[in-house]
Amino acid sequence: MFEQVEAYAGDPILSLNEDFQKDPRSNKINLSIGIYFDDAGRLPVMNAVREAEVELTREIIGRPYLPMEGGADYRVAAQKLLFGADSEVVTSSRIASVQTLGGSGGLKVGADFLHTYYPDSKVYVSNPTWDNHRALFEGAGFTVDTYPYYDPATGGVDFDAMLTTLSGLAPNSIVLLHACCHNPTGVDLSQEQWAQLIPLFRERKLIPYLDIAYQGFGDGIDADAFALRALAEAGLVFFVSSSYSKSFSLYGERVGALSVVCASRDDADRVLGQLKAAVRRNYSSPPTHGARIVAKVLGTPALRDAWEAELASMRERIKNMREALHAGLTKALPGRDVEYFLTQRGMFSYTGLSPEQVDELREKHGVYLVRSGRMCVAGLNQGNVDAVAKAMAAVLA
Ligand code: PLP
Ligand code: TYF
Repeated sequence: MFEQVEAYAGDPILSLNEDFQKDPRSNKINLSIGIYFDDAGRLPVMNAVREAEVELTREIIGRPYLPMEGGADYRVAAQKLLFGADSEVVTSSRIASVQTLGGSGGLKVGADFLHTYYPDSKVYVSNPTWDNHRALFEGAGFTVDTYPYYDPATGGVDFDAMLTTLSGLAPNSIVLLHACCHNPTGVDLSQEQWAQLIPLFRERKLIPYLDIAYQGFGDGIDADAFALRALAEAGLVFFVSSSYSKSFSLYGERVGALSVVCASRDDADRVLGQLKAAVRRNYSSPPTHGARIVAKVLGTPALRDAWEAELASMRERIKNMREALHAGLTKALPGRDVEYFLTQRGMFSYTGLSPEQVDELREKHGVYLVRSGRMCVAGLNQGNVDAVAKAMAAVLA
């Protein structure tokens, strides 16, 4: 039995992270996995999270199952964080939201739901995208194709090509978009570009599916939600998968949500019912702890202020590291254009390094990047940024 079972090649990012852990060199630097580390290179426990946990240990009397859709307070808090507390889609109860196992779980529950009702639709993801996007939607039974996005020649978005491709898609095609802090490139659409996409989504009858895993890491909590709010205001029906892994530093707690913005409250009620059915046949109900923390922080004014301030300092630290790396490289390689480190947003930068250059960086200098050339800027700190700049300069020279 099982002779036919193929060996799993592993996930490229997670395997690289394992290789890093095994690397005996003391000067090794991990810029591979998408995790925010603080300036001391540690995974932060945010103060607001710690305080919420202390309060929760006092309050918790038992651990019953959550309903299939997750905690009620959490679901409302997630909607308000995404769309704004006073948003019409929130106040008119037009959003069907379920608590999910991280953003990944949200993507999959939404994909399963869509496959039930739109089995013939194709899914289009940006070229490039987070590898797991393809895997999650293929796992739900869809065929996944790409639309043009990153332009290596300019380091920006090839928006004309993107528009041309999206304009030619069949009705009910599912278009997966990164709401902010694009993984892996760090290159986002501008507000004007989002505004141009909205009529196209409407006229071509496309189904936008927004992934927001880094809200607060780009330009701010509200600014990073611009796209969702613009689509909601335009009256579109669309999907949003959100993750709190990064913004609350709660990776292993698996806290996320799927929100489907519907045309009416009646639609939202029926959609919610079918999302619950999708959850029931996958894992029945989500875990309690992480979502309780997030709901507590977002629902307690003092904790929320503390969380926002800490998230702002994480965002600022990343920007400072972008500037430091840019300065180091500009000094070591005058004339080379490394402006992209300053214009890209969020935890990642596409460095343009070839796979061979990434290999050299790892083998000779102990600096780990993903082979696509993606760097996790949130792994830089004052203690390692000079070494990274020197190593990159040596590889690029
Ligand atoms: N979407 C994108 C673009 C991501 O980069 C990630 C995580 O790295 C996720 C979704 C999934 O997040 P989670 O860890 O909450 O499942
Ligand atoms: O670095 C990245 O892009 C992600 C990180 O369960 C990640 O792949 C790792 C584990 C996980 C979800 C996301």
